[in-house]
Amino acid sequence: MTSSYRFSFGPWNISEGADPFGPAVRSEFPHEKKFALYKPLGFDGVQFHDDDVVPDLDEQSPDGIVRKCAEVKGMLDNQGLVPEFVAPRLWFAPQTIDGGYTSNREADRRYAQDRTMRTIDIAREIGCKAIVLWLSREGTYIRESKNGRVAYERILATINAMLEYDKEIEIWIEPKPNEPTDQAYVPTIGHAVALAYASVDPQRVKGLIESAHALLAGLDPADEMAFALAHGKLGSVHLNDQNGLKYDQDKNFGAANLRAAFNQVRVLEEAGYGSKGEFVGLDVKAMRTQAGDCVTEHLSNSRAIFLHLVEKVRSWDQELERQMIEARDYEALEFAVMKHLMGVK
Ligand code: XLS
Ligand code: MG
Repeated sequence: MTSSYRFSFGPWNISEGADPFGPAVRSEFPHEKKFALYKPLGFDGVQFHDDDVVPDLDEQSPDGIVRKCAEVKGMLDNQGLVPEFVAPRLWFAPQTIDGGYTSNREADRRYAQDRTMRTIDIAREIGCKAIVLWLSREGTYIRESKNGRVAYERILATINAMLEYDKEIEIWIEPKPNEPTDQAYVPTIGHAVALAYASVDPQRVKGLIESAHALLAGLDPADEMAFALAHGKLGSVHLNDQNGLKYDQDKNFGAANLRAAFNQVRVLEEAGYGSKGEFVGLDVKAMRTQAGDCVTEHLSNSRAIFLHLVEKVRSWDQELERQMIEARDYEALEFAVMKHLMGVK
């Protein structure tokens, strides 16, 4: 069991509340002032997109990128914060409208590869050795628009190019089955682990599992985590929640599926997750109805729910569970779990 956990979130988790159907409802909080909020909220790690570190990345010179990285690294050092990962944001640029690595246009694929190598440079400059690949637009709006086998070959070729470009970098693939595309490639941790084993350096390719993404694939997040842990390939997690099959809600951890959250905490606890420095990452979004200039309750609440569930895992009667499993009395076992979660005897 891990004695104490370290938590992380990305600056995008402090947002102004805009959604596809309406504008921002809260005033913008200066991006680089967010670093001062992390420690007071109980967070030690910062998740980054490449352009969270270096805004207007595509317009920056190599020297400009190095200067900006040094500035951000100084801010992190001043706050005692650790960069957990850097992710290439390959879903905004016009070159990535139809994907980057799997685009049908060679120029777009080259843009995505070049930007990905610059993301690795940025990660190294700020003292981080993990790259997250959330393959947001690596998919299709209609299946016939891309050749799936070729698409997977191109994704693997990109992973290999990254591993060759930097001999120490780790790649954490963040699976998601859909959104923004109709169907995405690499929808589950099983796909990600298969790519890891097919790569030129399997040890350095792992997964990042997001609770909501597993639920959107109709899968149990704890089981997805168990699979990755069984292969020593859980680089990090994005704990949050999802209320049914709809757009990615990034709800507070445990807020829709408390028992599923309990089982996620349990599988992490029992694997000693965190004991090798792994972060408990959150990817949660404040409700658009939440007023305030800089709302962070969704972050502190999700972290608190995680810690309460750690106590629930640690106080769970495993001997009672063993006896019920021995007797194959799963009705009794389920009722015991529910009573434990409800706090009733
Ligand atoms: C999607 C991803 C995204 C981050 C990392 O859930 O986690 O939120 O941008 O790429
Ligand atoms: Mg995520």
